[in-house]
Amino acid sequence: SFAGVDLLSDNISTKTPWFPRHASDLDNCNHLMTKYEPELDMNHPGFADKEYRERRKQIAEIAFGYKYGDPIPSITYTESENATWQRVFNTVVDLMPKHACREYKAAFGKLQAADIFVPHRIPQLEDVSNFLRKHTGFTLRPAAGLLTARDFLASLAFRVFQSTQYVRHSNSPFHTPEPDCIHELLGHIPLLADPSFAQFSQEIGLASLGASDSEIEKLSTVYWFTVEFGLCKENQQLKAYGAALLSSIGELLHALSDKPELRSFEPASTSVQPYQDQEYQPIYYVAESFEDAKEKFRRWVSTMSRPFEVRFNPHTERVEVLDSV
Ligand code: TIH
Ligand code: FE2
Repeated sequence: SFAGVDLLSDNISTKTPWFPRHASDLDNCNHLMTKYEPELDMNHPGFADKEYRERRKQIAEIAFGYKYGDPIPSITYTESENATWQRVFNTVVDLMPKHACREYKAAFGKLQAADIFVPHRIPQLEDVSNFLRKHTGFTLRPAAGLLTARDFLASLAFRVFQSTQYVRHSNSPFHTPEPDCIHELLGHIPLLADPSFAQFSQEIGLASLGASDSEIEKLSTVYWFTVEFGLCKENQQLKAYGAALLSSIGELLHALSDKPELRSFEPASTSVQPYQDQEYQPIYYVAESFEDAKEKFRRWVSTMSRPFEVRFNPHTERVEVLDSV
């Protein structure tokens, strides 16, 4: 019964880590990793650039002040930031016809038709969020930087994508080791507008709620090798669907060259493959299709240890917890 479900949800074993139950709880899911901060990382292209660091701080304030339900404040991007966007945008437009999967190309076209993707200016997250809402129900929240895997994955359960709003340093337009809004926009946004892919993303998020630390590690590794760096097949040809490939021309060309090792996507083995996040990947995983990746993912998730199931209720934006025994 419903009462029974509620009772269970209040009494989940104290060993279960806290997790958000309502989209507004994501106000508490904004813990940052300290990796790659231009303030702290000497190798960051912005480390020696005081003006860049100031700009990053200014934009981070928006994310720190953001609360559920707020419109996402717009940013007046500088000429130089828009120029960096334009350089990356133009190369994506050139390479996409040959190398991107068809779902990406279709959604990219819709973003252009809606005048959101244009060469000369960086799209505003609020406009992008409204676009996604109409296509798949995904929305965006501003994030100050790289979040912990637990917080980031939890938001996906609510069809919320936490997006950075700052721009990569102008010295490194074609590859950066940290997410920035060019990566979010050109990498992630088109596929979040695709229904099948949006569902896959949400399922990774749902599987993460209340998971143990080691399961979070596995889920974020699956996320890494699919949503970020995934390749798929299309009429016997290899195409990119991973966001970090589609936003980084450098890595896209590397992934499709004969240098890296390619393996079939199998969640059980993919989820324990160590990866590094400073340089191009030495290994990529190839999915037969989004549907196939989802099928395999579901089968694998059902072997995880969590003693309850969750489902998202889109009417209330609430996650309901169900006893699975
Ligand atoms: N390497 C990506 C880029 O240059 O666009 C950014 C990253 C996203 C996730 C990991 S690295
Ligand atoms: Fe990303």
